[in-house]
Amino acid sequence: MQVRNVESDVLIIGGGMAGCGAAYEARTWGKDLKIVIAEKANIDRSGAVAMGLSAINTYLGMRWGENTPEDFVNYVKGDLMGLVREDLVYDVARHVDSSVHLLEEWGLPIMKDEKTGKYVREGKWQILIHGESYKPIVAEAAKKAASEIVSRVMITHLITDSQDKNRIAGAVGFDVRDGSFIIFKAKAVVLASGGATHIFRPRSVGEGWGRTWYSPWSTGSGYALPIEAGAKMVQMEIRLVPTRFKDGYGPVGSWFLYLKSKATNVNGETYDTNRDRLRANYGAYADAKPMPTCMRNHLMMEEIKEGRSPILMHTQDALDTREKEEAGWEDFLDMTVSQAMLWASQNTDPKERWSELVPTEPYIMGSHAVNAGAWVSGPEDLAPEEYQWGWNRMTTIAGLFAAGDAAGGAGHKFSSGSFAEGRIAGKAAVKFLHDNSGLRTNLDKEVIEARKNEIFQPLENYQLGKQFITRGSVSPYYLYPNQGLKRLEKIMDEYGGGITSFYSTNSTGLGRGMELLDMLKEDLSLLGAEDLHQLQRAWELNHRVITAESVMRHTLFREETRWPGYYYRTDHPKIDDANWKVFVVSKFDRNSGNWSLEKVPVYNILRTE
Ligand code: SFD
Ligand code: AMP
Repeated sequence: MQVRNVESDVLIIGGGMAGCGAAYEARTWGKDLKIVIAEKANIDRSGAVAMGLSAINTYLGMRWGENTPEDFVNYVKGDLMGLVREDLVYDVARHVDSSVHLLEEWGLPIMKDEKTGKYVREGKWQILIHGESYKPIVAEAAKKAASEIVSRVMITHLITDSQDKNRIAGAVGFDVRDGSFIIFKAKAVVLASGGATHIFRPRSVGEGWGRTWYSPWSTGSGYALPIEAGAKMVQMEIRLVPTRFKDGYGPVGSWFLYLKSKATNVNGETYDTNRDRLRANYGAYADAKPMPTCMRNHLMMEEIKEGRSPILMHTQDALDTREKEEAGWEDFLDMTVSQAMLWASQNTDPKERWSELVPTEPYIMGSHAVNAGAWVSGPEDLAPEEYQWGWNRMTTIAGLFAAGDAAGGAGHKFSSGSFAEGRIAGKAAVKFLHDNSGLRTNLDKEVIEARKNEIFQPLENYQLGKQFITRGSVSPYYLYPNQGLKRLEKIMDEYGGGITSFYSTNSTGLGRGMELLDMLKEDLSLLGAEDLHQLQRAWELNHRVITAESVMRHTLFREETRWPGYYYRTDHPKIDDANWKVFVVSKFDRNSGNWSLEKVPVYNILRTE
């Protein structure tokens, strides 16, 4: 087997929005440093923005006096039912506009009002773009900044220093094209490997299997890598259930906010303004303005449960001009081509008739209207002592930084905020190196050798087990990644609050789900991969399972229903501010296999109201 060694000062894992931002900014501050990006795909079209986007969802418009960072903090806090790290949200807010200006300078077409010269707003925080080529534009800057980009490498494990187990020393993985084992040695690492889909069984099954709203290659590496290395995590219980156009998963933001399209229940009644229905269980949160995303979902779910579905998006009333019709189609053609294809293939003309809306399966993310991820240190001018232990966005492992979906506590970063947070983390990683100029990293040969054996084991399992195939893909000696994935999705769906149980779970269900997860974990050592592609799928499954376990443990720990419409603890159906207006922070110890969970205070540090 070929073994490759790649040394760097700063290693960036994942060349998506946050990773590209990190490379650009690390180069600005570290002119002579060796900056390496390790990317599972090809950064020109990798990550959630691969297909393009039609809006930048976080832009404050400070230069036109449209919003202030305080306004943004207030909004995000309200939307996430009070549980946000204000220091992190503020930090993104004060940097996001200038990041968007950079993207425009690099060629991203942002729609402008001809008279005022201002960006065309989709909503209070969102602006419209012609964004099919969003990702290649961002990638070009990262390519110029990076010393080296190692493409098609699946990072499987982080490696900590042999002399100091709580300091990062690099990562290992394999080339998914030629099968070589790659050892990355680094003095600082920025983790930007995205969110997690296919943790829960998706609504798309049968011929649509694999289709999800968020990218299917967001496989939980943003969470599993730091968890396994012993970093603390936060908000892993929150999951995003976005409202989407049925089956094509077309996003709704442009439709609601820009095109002013209305959704109704099957009887043509508006359902999403009925706050009276929220009061009994959710108290004062029922009057939150704007209504939090999860509560908008909740009202829709109630309609469905009570038999007043399908929920109808009345596109036919919104597309009343040629311009709006074009904007409606472009929205999907820029960002979710499958929705436009579905309309075409099902003879749906959105100008003529409504489309159905559904709440999707849950996703784990740190960048959308949720904020799961690594527990990171905050900016030194804002973060209270408890939120600060060194360099901005550094995890609880020294030298390991996180950004985008991988960094917890903030939320509503979206593409622009993830890019901006990547820049923040990249700059901080360079500062970490400057402040620790004598730093030496030490890799333990035995640890690396053990990882190598573990990584390639599924290939061997297949070679041995294939001789005993009973029929087709069924062997008593191994299971395929695909089979393991379906088992994971079923467990999480039925016990973790997925679509089958209508997003509900409770302590008994979670306990049973965790027992079944344990059995799945036992079987993971028997994964079989017939080629490198499947080996990648095997490691993606491993990462998804670690992520799922963290989700289950956090969900069990939080004894309340903090985000109705995302998930329900039926044994604790109310919001319980007295006991649970806190963060849940977890830590996994890989030596003992134990998880510890604790409550950490949520501080209101800005006078935002
Ligand atoms: O409306 C490894 N997003 C939207 N953001 C917006 O600003 N506007 C929109 O209109 C948005 N919409 C939207 C969005 C996403 C999608 C899929 C759709 C619609 C259909 C959200 C943003 O895209 C999202 O917030 C950011 O992209 C998050 O950035 P980041 O960097 O945290 O994640 P990434 O871009 O997916 O990049 C991750 C990278 O890591 C790689 N990777 N590499 C090596 N080893 C491993 N083990 C790895 N695992 C992953 C990935 O390949 C990738 O390059 S709307 O619907 O909300
Ligand atoms: P989406 O397309 O659903 O991902 O949403 C894009 C942006 O629009 C996000 O910032 C959402 O929070 C926001 N958004 C979507 N629908 C609504 C709505 N009905 N009311 C207010 N904001 C919304």
